[in-house]
Amino acid sequence: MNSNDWQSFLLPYELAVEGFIVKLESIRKQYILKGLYNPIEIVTGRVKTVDAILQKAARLEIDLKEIPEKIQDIAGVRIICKYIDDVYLVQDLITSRRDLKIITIKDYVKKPKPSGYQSLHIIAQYVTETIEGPNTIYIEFQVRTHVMHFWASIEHSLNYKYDYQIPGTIKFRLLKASQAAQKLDVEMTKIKKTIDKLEEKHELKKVKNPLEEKEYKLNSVRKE
Ligand code: 0O2
Repeated sequence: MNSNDWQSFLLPYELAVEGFIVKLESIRKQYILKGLYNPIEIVTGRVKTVDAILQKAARLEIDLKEIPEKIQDIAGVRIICKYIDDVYLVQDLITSRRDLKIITIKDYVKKPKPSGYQSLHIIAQYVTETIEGPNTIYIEFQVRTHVMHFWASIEHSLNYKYDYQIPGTIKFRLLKASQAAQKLDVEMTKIKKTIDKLEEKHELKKVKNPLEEKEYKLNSVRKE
């Protein structure tokens, strides 16, 4: 495939990612405007580069023709949440959408990967409209907390920087760091639940949230 072919191939993926960033940002704003609990903190997205697609295809021994069917994270949308429970609220939001057909859900939050990686992955099919007619593509949603994201981005950048050659001792320390991160997430989620209970019992009263309003006004579509 030449550069033009790749551009045409990737166009529906770009449209899908851009579209879902806008759709999810809009949901976030609706929650804030209606004064409802908002589980979405940050929405970002990316389309895999041609190099990254070819590398993954080579690693998994996937033929060029099989790429659209077998590499299901060419289009990726990431949603970052505050608390673990929010990850599942976002899962419900995504899986109940009528514009998506859910294919698989991998819960690396409940069952982290051996590396220590945590995130909820939802793979779905999405129909994009092209001048040749409808084109069904795969899109991957990664839903995670700030804490999970902090760990994953550092681990990913170390692996990327050193071509997955980081020493075993460092891998072990990263695994330990992930376990510490999991404890932090659980504790922050417990704190939130306790605060919710105090609010229910009218022992704590919410004031208008100036931070969230300010963020709402400042926030625009964010991309990686
Ligand atoms: P990039 O730069 O994000 O594109 P999936 O089928 O996707 O639900 P699976 O089978 O584990 O899960 O797939 P894969 O291909 O191993 O991982 C898909 C993506 O998940 C990765 O994309 C990462 O974004 C993330 N991921 C998976 N495992 C790890 C991990 O151990 N550490 C970190 N930091 N991220 C992980 P890419 O292509 O690696 O990168």
